[in-house]
Amino acid sequence: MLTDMDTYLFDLRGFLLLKNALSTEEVAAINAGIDRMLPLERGEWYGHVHGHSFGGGDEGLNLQQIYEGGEPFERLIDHPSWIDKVKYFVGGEGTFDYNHGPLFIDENFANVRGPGQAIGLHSGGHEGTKRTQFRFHNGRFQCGQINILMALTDIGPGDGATMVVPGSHKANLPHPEFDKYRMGSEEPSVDHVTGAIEIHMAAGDAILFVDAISHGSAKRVNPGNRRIIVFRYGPSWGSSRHGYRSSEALLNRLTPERRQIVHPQRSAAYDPDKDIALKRAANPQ
Ligand SMILES: O=C(O)CCC(=O)C(=O)O
Repeated sequence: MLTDMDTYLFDLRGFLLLKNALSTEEVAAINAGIDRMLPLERGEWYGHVHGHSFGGGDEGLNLQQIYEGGEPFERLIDHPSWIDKVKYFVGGEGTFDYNHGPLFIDENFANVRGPGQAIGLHSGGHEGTKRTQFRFHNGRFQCGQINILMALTDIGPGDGATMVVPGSHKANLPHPEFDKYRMGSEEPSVDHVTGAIEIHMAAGDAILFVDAISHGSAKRVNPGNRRIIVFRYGPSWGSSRHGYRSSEALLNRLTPERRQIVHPQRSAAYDPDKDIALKRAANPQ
């Protein structure tokens, strides 16, 4: 349940911390699944999971399409700890944005990051990108992309925590240090960005944030690896960020609710005749 305070703070800051979003058992099952996939090189596949990196610096290894990795990953698609919150902030119920269902996941990946690695500053309200926008209009949230970033390891000082500039989803101007610390720059990390804060998490916690907030991570300095998973949710008419297609095997084994989020257009729940009839009834002319 979202409280009025959650909603207020999300609007103000652009993110919420969800404590204990995943149980110890869920985190253990996910980590065991990732252990089975590693080592994986960039460009290699483990089944339908793809070894990948964003390419803007030394950000560690991404395991793209992680929801293909088995049941512990599938349950993240509509996890009760966040799915209603995500629907609320993406919004769109009763509008064209809901044409094929409430949501679509346009990217989902695990990230494994070791010492010396980080992701530079990116995003911000000044960009005005429609896909990632923060939007509150007509008394409701209508955000383009809400991310759930789950901690699979404890992430404290020195661990390369996710960093955000609170409130920057509403920025009209670029952060003056943006170019110095952005992805692809000579110092691609958020450690020294004025106004940025580290979000420390225990394994199983998650951050819900609008992608328009300026964000990235601190550089990991501690030994060992940091592990996270990111699911990016937007309206049902979206498409895969990297052009991935979910496997038939996955689509066939998902529950109807999960399948609708992974592949809204082929949802058995969608009946075009019924949809047209409903729209005519709502808007007779
Ligand atoms: O790796 C992180 O902590 C931040 C992830 C990130 O930059 C993103 O989800 O866009």
